[in-house]
Amino acid sequence: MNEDARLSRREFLAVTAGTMVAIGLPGLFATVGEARQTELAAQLRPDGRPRVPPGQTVIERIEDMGGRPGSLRPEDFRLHVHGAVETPFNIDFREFMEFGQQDFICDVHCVTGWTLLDATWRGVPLSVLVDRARPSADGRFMVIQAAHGYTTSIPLDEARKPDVFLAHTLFGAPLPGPNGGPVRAVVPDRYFYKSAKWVEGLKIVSRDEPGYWETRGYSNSADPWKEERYSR
Ligand SMILES: Nc1nc2c(c(=O)[nH]1)N[C@H]1C(S)=C(S)[C@@H](COP(=O)(O)O)O[C@H]1N2
Ligand SMILES: [Mo]
Repeated sequence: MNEDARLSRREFLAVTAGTMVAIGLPGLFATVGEARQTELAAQLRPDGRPRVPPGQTVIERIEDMGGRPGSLRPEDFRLHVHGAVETPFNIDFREFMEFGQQDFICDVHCVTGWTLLDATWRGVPLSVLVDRARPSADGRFMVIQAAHGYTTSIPLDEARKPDVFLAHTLFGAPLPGPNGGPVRAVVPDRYFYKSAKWVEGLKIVSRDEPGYWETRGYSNSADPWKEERYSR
């Protein structure tokens, strides 16, 4: 996203935040009010796609969708970038923070039907980490590896897009443990199960290795605008 789009989104949020109402529906999630929901449904993104993908309901704050956490202590963090690469490497949290840091504002879309708009994060683009490892010519996919064997995969081309990143900060505070602290992946334009929490490794592979949810009935392509929720 360019800087203009970021700024207009921030202003937009400031103007509208006061009108957001928690009605606690559907069921579990604090959704924004109905009038606001309709208004948002009419908006388009800078790329021309609807701001809110089909079948999604906008909620007010990020949810904790569970999963089995790794250690939440930055001192324990290690990131292994490996696989079909020329220069694999292994870094700790301090070394991770020495990579160029960027701010990101993005929307996230959970396959269960909620969408959170304008989440603000800080972290490192995946492309920077990938470039450091120098993928070999046959590297086509990235397996994002997380604590206790959770994995998810995305095409390497997707991983290299400038809006895909590893985050350590959410809304100006260290990423909360339940949301994947100290470091999680964020792949904004795919359903949120592609955004692995408690990340431990990035493995470049030549053939795709569909991950935890992708082998349990969820779509491997996971495009929210095509409603690719389930595999078939
Ligand atoms: N390591 C790990 N990452 C994970 C999961 C998980 O179970 N383990 N769940 C995924 C799913 S299904 C979703 S919807 C999002 C939820 O992120 P949140 O809890 O921050 O909302 O994390 C994704 N990343
Ligand atoms: Mo999910």
